Order: sequence, then C-alpha cells, then structure tokens
Amino acid sequence: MNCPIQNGEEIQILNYDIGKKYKPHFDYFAAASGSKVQLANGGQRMSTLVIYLNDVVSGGETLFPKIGLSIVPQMGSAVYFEYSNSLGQVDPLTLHGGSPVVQGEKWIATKWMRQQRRN
Ligand code: PD2
Ligand code: ZN
Repeated sequence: MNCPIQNGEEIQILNYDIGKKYKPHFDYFAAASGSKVQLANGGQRMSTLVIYLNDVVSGGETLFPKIGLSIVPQMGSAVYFEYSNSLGQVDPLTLHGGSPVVQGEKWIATKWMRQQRRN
C-alpha cells in the first residue's frame, strides 16, 4: 500500500453469510466529534485494501454506487482505493458497500492505512 506499516490499523477479517451485506459507507472518519479519539491516534484514514479470501457462489459484490463500479469477489484478488490527501481532505465518491450474499458465503480481510503512525 506504499505506506509505513506503523500507519496501519490491525487487519480485520469479516465473514458474511447468505443475506448479509455491508451498507454503503465511507471508510474515512466523519469530521463530527465522535471521531476525535480515532483522529487523535494516527489521523485520518487514507486508503483501504479489501482482499477477497474466497470465491462467493453468488452476490457479495463490492459496490461503489457514485461511480458505477461493482467488483465481483475472487479469491486472492483485492480492491485498493484512496480517499484522503495529505491535508486530510476526503473524497465522497468513494462511498461503497457490500451487496448481499445470495449463495455461499464471503470472507474478506480489510486493511486501513492512516496519515500518521499509530500508537
Ligand atoms: O465486503 C465488502 O465488499 C466491503 C464493502 C465495504 C468491505 C468494506 N467496505 C470494508 O471493509 O470497509
Ligand atoms: Zn468500507
């Protein structure tokens, strides 16, 4: 991800069963006060890597509705995207979500990188 490992959050493993989805969201922190604690340790999130750990029989695509992009999970492939510059200005076009799993299940690993080193 071309970013110091110290800037990374712990990798997250996520498992979706049939019907499970991830509603559209931004990975960066909102400017609202609820994010102050997060922002104080490492600053804003800059980028995301979602690694697909299995093939989903049907459904489970990663969707970017504002740019008309849909990614079908494929084991061993990944989607990488950036949404923040060095000033911490963020890009709302990176709204994204996970569509419901229709058949099978879905496993992903997600890594988020921050502007600065984290404690
Ligand atoms: O599972 C996904 O496709 C997905 C969708 C949106 C994962 C994330 N966000 C994430 O891990 O941030
Ligand atoms: Zn996300």
